[in-house]
Amino acid sequence: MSKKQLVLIGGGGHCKSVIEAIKLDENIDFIGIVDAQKLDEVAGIAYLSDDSILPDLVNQHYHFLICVGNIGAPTLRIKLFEKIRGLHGLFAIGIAPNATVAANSNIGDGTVIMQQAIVNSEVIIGQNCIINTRALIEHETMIGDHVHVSTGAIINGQCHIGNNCFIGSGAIVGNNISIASNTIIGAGSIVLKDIKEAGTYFGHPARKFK
Ligand code: JB3
Repeated sequence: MSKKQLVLIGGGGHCKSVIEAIKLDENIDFIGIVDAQKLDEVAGIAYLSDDSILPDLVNQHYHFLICVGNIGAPTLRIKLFEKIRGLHGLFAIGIAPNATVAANSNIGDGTVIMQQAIVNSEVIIGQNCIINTRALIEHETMIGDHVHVSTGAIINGQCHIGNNCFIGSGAIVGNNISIASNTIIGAGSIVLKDIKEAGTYFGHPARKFK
């Protein structure tokens, strides 16, 4: 199998974690990083240019991963994802070699599964998601597009997490729970009832904050 030549969009903290997560994947060759501000290099990977270089990189058939993170709404991640898609660019799927991803799960383009995350049987994850370090996604859960399940969060079995949600670090979502698109769950919160109305929820049990 030929190696996937990978361009990372955004060279900040999340990008550093992504590089650390996937650098041991023998099927990846890092081409470089595109960032709005000029950088020297990031974790040993060269800085290429700002976004004006994207059409050229797409023409070279490189694969892309959006590496700006989000705490809350994924506005910038969506904007950059749509920009690449508008240019008909190819997206990679990044999976840390030390993550555990069930063979019968389905992972969307542009999604990254970070170190020691677990994605269990028959899980479906959409496009441009972050399943962050040590997150656990249990059996038959469905996760929409542009969702960030942050570090150490637990989504139990048969849940449905809508598009653009942010599930904070260490949050727990009980079995068979649905969470409306565009919802933010604060770090450490516990969600034991469906969330039908988008908003920001905190606490145990999680209550609407705004
Ligand atoms: O929670 C964890 C473990 N990590 C957080 C992550 C999920 O989100 C982390 O702590 C940060 O809060 C955040 O990481 P991120 O997005 O890497 O943040 P920061 O370190 O601020 O880096 C953002 C990078 O995106 C900066 O280098 C910006 O210059 C760059 N950027 C901003 N707008 C852009 C654009 N790059 C490109 N190519 N195009 C843009 O429009």
